[in-house]
Amino acid sequence: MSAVSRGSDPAYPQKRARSLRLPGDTPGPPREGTGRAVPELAPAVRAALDVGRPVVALESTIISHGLPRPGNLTAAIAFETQLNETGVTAATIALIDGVPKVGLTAADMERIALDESVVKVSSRDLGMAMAGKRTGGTTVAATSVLASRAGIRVFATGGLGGVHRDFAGSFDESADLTVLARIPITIVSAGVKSILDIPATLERLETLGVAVVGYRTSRFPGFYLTDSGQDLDWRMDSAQEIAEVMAARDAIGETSALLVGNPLPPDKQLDPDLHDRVLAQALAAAEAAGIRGKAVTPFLLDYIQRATGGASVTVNLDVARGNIALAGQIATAWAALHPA
Ligand code: PSU
Ligand code: MN
Repeated sequence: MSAVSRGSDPAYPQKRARSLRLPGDTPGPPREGTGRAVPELAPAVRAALDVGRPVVALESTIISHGLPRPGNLTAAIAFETQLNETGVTAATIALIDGVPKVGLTAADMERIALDESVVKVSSRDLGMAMAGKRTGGTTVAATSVLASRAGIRVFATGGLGGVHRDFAGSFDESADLTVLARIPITIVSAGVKSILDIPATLERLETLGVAVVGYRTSRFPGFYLTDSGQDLDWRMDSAQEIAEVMAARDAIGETSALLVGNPLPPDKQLDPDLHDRVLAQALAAAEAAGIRGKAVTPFLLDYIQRATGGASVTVNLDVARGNIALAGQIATAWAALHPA
């Protein structure tokens, strides 16, 4: 039997019905981002998506588990303000009492930033965290799933997860990579953090079919450092060019993500000698403490923050700000290509 005839085969009725309506859909005309009950969209986000104005998704694990309290709250608010001031609607994404929210209230934001019981939610955790009514910061993986389902096309983060350095012994590879293989979102990141195996991460991105371009560079950025030393095949010099790449990928039905590597200016990077020294100590400390699984990334970030006397936090904030600015420009260029 050919695949084509399956649609009318009574043995496959469920498959057919499922492609017509997804769980959580509400009846009515299918309008991107507005027709679904889950995730819950903040009014400003819904309004912007409805008329095709630019929207940028922001993750919340960087708030809950990446930056130290209480400065993380100030930073989270500043990230949103930075976008809103340029006419782009910010949509910080998180789980609040089990409800996946795209766009948070001030009270939600406070909980994510300050409540110590907030969990780290990756894509695979979403179902359990929702059913269990948990409050959680969403990783790049979980944020991408929710943003895309809401109809948001552009997402800014600090650094993406990736392949960990001891991969051969631990099999520790972030779900960020496999999720980006199946979610068509444009994500702006300063590469991946140097705590990872960067060449291996780039190989995996290639295997997984995730497109990678450098913004005004042909080198993959190194998060705390401007340059990871790894070459990229593609360089883009404007937000407009990136929006055109998104349109081209849509035209061929591409369903994977586009990763835009946006480096820090060299004068803002962490001192490379300090970086190398502290990183070696952090990796050794994680090993000695037997840190495993989802605790690895927060442990290393926290160690580096303390060992650099906060310098890594300043750099992390600069990274996030730069990525948010570029994501705002891309979302604006994208909206201009798609007038409502
Ligand atoms: N970038 C930061 N701080 C962070 C993270 C990224 O500057 O805390 C988070 C992101 O949410 C990313 C996650 O998705 O770390 C990766 O965690 P893991 O390696 O456990 O998948
Ligand atoms: Mn991991």
